[in-house]
Amino acid sequence: MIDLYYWPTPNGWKVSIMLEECGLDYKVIPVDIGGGEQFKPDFLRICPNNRIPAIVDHDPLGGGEAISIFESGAILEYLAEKTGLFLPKTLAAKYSVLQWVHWQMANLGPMMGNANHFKNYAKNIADDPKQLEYGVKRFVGEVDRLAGVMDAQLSVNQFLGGAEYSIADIISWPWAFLIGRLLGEEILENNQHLSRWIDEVGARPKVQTGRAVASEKRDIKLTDAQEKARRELLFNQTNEKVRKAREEAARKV
Ligand SMILES: N[C@@H](CCC(=O)N[C@@H](CS)C(=O)NCC(=O)O)C(=O)O
Repeated sequence: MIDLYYWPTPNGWKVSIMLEECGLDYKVIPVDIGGGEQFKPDFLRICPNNRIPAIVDHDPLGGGEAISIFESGAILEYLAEKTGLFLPKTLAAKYSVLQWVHWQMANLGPMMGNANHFKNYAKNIADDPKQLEYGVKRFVGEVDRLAGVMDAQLSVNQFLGGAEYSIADIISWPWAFLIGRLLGEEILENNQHLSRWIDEVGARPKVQTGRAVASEKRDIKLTDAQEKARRELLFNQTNEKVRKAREEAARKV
């Protein structure tokens, strides 16, 4: 059995979709990141970076003690290795997939996260909207460029890693399908191959079940005070603020 430390966000969906696609048994352990549960010592011992997703596999590949993994890219590589699914075995095909997995982790995810932050969240935080202009320009520009990178790849390949559906698609889709919402629908009109792939991957039944895991938690309406506390927790993290929880986690080892 695999414990999935999870909240219904793009990075969480990568792993719930992979677990569904692989047909693995898993138990969802919700980590309410707006409520600060990512700072609990028990969770920090699994993920010292206080971010979901993370997994604990009680029946790991090769037997032995339970293994815990954080960072969605490492989790998807592990699950692909465990099941022999969605990562080709031959050298060239394997690295054709892995280069896109690492591309997603270093590019699409962080740039879309920052674009969303400056465009949508930060306006409730910044004293002066002018402070946000450069951030919006920089990160929206990057997401636009990255859409073009995917579009070019998908103009000659059915999937991101090549001819086969793989962890490159599973890791990229949960961010990519939100591009239209973030930048406006014309981005998809201008990148038809990307648009085709978003629809094709999104139509897979297991992608839909994976994305629906604990989706009811997204519908919870917060009061203004709760929303303010959530912003403070998520967007005002410093070494000093997290230090106490980290030290407590280390003491319990
Ligand atoms: N690179 C990490 C990113 C994980 C991440 O940013 N998770 C967000 C939710 S989508 C989170 O847990 N945020 C909690 C926080 O900022 O304290 C991964 O891909 O696993």
